[in-house]
Amino acid sequence: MTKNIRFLTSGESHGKCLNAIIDGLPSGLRIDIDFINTELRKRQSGYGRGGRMKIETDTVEIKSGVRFGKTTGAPVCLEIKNLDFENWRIPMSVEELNFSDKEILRAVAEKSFTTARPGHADYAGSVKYNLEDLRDVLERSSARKTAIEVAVGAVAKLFLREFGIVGFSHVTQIGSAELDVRPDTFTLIKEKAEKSPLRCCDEFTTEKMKEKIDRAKEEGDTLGGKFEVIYSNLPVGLGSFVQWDRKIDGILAQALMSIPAVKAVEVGIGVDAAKTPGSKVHDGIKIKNGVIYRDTNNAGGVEGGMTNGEPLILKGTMKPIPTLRKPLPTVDLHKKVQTEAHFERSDTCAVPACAIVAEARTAIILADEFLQKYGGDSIGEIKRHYGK
Ligand code: EPS
Repeated sequence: MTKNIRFLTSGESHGKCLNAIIDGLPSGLRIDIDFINTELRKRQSGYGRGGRMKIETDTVEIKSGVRFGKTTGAPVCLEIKNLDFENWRIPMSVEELNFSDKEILRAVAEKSFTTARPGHADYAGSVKYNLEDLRDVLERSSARKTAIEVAVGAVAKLFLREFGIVGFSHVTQIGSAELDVRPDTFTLIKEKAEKSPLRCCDEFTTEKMKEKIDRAKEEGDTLGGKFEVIYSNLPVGLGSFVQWDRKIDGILAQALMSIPAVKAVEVGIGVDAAKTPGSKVHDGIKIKNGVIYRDTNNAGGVEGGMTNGEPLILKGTMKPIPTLRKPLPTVDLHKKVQTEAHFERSDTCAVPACAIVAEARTAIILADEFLQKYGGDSIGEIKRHYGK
């Protein structure tokens, strides 16, 4: 399927920087850099993050495609510098190095490893790309690259905001600590979640989640969890039922499933639909003063692969980060002997960050689908098409 808004990213976890080129943005979109940087800060924060987040202060630099604060219609290039690169100049050198220099050899060897970490891309990546030093796999497979994706998502959010479409995310589970009571309105859920170090809208559950993370950290373990992404004010009819690859739930599921460590994606009632009778799953359609509405939204705003005007509700499940201080058994792929997995500084829990990444990915898909439906090369033209 041709995309209206396309983007590619590049960059390694400890390389110089992360980049993205976004193609297909209309002209006249106001780019609020502070907004992008606020989104980046949200991705960096969250209880349970590791040492790296203390080193970085992710901020975006716009390299092209924007003039006097607005897009021109040209591709937009974004960059986030990796401040940690200063500590990795030798092991992450782009230039060839003189390995007969003992200092250089030692600096590179210190960061090389051949003991594949179970659950990471290490083993399959080394076989696929014929890479002996697993550093070459780790660097690009690291979730570090989600920083630049959040910047791209923030641009997509700015586009959606022009049409009144807004979204947020919140965390509903960390390990066995689950949210069971939540405020009635999205506004309250958002407000409370934004104040919680775990993006959880209930203070008591936040505390339980913190305890679980502290325990896991003490034990050299990690924790996963669940989150929700909610977007409101969407028009009816983004996506389509006419072809399998145009169904918006399928497209969104792919976008969320491909976030590092995400193992399941649900739409609306999700997996609970299996145990609930049809009469209780489907949302009756009602009308008042000519306005169509629903009392329930089990469909999560999607019917027949299209948005139906109700809020879009997506749920994601993140597995625990596989880098463990108490390492799992593995094989040294060079020596071909049984051993223990390499340990590298990491997070105990990154579910709140994952929720922000999911929010960003959702925004990118929604912006693309919105442009597909309403079309136009400038914000003014799209607004005319949308009837605003
Ligand atoms: C991350 C940066 C990484 C990790 C983490 C996410 O930095 P470093 O490896 O230098 O500590 O903290 O990546 C993973 C846990 C992973 O599995 O990829 C970031 O910016 O989000």
